[in-house]
Amino acid sequence: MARNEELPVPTYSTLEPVYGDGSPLEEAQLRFDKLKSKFIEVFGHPPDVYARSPGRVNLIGEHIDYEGYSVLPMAIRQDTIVAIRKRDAGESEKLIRIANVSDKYPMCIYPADPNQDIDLKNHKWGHYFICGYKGYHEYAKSKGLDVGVPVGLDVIVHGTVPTGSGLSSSAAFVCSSTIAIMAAFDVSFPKKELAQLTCECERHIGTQSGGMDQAISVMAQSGFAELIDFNPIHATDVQLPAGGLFVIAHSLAESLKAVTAATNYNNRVVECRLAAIVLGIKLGMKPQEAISKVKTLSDVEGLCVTYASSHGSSDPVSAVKELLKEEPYTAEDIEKIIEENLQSIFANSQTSLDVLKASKHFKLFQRASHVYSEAKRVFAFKDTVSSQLSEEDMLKKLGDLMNESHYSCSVLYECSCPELEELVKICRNNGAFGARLTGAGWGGCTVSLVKENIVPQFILNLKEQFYQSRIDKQLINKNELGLYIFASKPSSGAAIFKFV
Ligand code: NG1
Ligand code: MG
Repeated sequence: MARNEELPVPTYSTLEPVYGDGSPLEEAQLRFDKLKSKFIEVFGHPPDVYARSPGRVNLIGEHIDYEGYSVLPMAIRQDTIVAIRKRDAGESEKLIRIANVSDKYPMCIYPADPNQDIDLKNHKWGHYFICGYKGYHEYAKSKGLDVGVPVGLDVIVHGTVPTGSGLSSSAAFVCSSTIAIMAAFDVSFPKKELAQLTCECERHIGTQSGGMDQAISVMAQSGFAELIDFNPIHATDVQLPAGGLFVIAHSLAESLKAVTAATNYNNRVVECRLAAIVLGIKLGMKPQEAISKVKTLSDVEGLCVTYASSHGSSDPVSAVKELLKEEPYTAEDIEKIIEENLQSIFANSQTSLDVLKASKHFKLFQRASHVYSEAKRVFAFKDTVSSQLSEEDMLKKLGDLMNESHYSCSVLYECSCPELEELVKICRNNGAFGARLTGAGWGGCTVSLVKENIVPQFILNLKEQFYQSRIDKQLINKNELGLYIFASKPSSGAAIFKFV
């Protein structure tokens, strides 16, 4: 069946399919009603239009999207809704005012200039909207659209994806912002182009993200997980097995990726690039050629496989084992191999230069081994889902793959943390077929595959064994537990709401 390439535009009376999980229509309507009254209260007018984009849980395929490999996430019902009103060109104040339904987020005000720089040293929640604003203008310009003179925008945001949780609150916000801006300017871009453009524009926040989060947020279909391929972006519906549910549980360690990028996320992106260049050289490329051509580990996978097959294997990981040393590399070690100084390779990327400054050594062997093995697990997961295995065997196999993925993230990629380790263990002890960290890691959530009929008991056990001590220490409030642990069905992707 051909996929619908345009964003859906539900009406007020058909809001229910928005979430795709059978939740009551009134609940969704109430949310829009509240947003509208808040908008009128803050800005004195109703909004022109709303946009919604969901968070996601990644089932398998961690830290490989930016290396060009396919991933397998599903959208969740938690989302961000952006209400927007374009001010008239004649109005003198040309400002972007971004307010939030939650008092936790004070109003952010920016100039309407689309060429403004985002002040990365001074992180503010409103920056994510500006990512979308800049991205919209860059894209429109590349398409030759006349965007006219800058005008003021009034914006109110309502987000339900917990932040720093690995559930992509950032992409939900960037995508809903971009779509709201697009709708306010009355243009429409096909979903695939939106997925690409929102991925690029989130990089304005300073993380060298892959495109998974934006692609699933824009392209998800209710009832399905999606296999997302890159270059070009493509989504294939994946029907998850009956009898199992994915339970998401928060470790309560918040991962502030935009703030810790130089030692965590961007550090891994740089390590992967260096591993790929070194592998390219070890496999016969001239240093200058490798530096200019090799961007990701997927660029040298073919060479690794050819090498492996001359040694009786088809697995790129076996080439990594032969060609890279397990001890961490110093900058000097790498510079000797690549015959170039590291600063000059990354000269046009300030965020990469920040990584070099913050890193003493680079774990090339471990990072490359993770990426190649994780990429294979994604396809093994997809094949298992469509295999003829019995339900029980299928769930077991999927769980094993999730456990292997977690081990690789934890030991080779080192993106776990003590709280995630504790939680994963508790999930497995309570009958999960498999449990793993999800999203970037260093905090945030776990995802567990659990037999549907034991889900309520599983959640109760986790409350007792993980959350109760945290409630006692007043880290969280007992009444809010539903925000931190819940089962999720695949929700639908982004949409525009034109009723006001
Ligand atoms: P989180 O931190 O969960 O939003 C990040 C990246 C993804 C992907 C995962 C790791 C952004 C916007 N997203 O997700 O592209 O690389 O980490 O698999 O940075
Ligand atoms: Mg994010």
